[in-house]
Amino acid sequence: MQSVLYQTKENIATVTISRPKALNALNAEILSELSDNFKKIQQDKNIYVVIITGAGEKSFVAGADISEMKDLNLKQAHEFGNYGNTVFRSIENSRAPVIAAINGYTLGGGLELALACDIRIASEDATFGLPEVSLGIIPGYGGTQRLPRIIGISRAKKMIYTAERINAKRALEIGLIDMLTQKSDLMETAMNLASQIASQAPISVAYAKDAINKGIQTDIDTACAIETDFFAKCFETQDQKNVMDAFLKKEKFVKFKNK
Ligand code: DAK
Repeated sequence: MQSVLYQTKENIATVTISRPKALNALNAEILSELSDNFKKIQQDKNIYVVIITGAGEKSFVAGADISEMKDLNLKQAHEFGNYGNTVFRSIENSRAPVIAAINGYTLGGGLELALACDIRIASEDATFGLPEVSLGIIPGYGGTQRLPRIIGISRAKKMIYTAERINAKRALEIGLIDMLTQKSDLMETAMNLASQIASQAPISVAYAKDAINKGIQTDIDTACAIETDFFAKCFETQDQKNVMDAFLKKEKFVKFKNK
């Protein structure tokens, strides 16, 4: 039985973490399957957008699997963290933007997974938290690094130091999520957003993602130079020529070719 399900519809892939009995807690098997899926996505030029979600009614992901972590020694904890961080970086660096469609418990490694995605949509029942300090550890899959970059340093410190849980409304207020939906509308909202992104020039979207991700980590002069490089590379694509040509000829533009 696979723990990560993979489906495609047109140019959109949906990756579903499916271990509902343990509230989709991330074990080694799930990390490995996530890694395989994102390798496959990176090689498949027909995938323009990815949605990650959790199976079942109760959770997106209720954290890293505590039973697998409990007896780690220093060396094993290093390996465990390195592997998870490598998998999450492959999600963050995926050419195709990744949307997290979040319901229910989104704790620890589950929130860290959502933070590695480009955009977060949550349903009203979602609960967020990094409870690691209440378990005698700290976030180990990028939580101490991505959360402050997304919601600001002191808000992230408050969430991490207190292990507090926040609801979806509060998550929207502080910019932890980007959209809030009713539970029944979650996947449709995610799919609509994915379709809207998938209808743009795929190479432009991928370059924009890379420019943002690389630029945000550096000083503004280097960042603008990074943007200029990606901007210039757009003029080597057929899609840019075709769509601008169609615009100037007042023709209806049909579809981007991803070339
Ligand atoms: N790990 C393993 N099993 C889990 C789990 C988890 N994180 N969360 C839930 N489960 C399992 C429960 O053990 C239970 O299994 P059975 O007893 O039925 O066999 C089943 O899922 C249903 O859970 P509950 O019976 O507890 O369900 P409730 O509705 O009563 O409560 C809950 C739901 C989400 C409030 C509760 O399950 C809960 O508090 N779960 C733990 C949440 C949590 O603390 N998650 C954060 C884990 S820490 C690192 C790398 C990564 C990380 C850290 C370090 N290194 C580099 C070393 C990441 C750390 C974390 O994510």
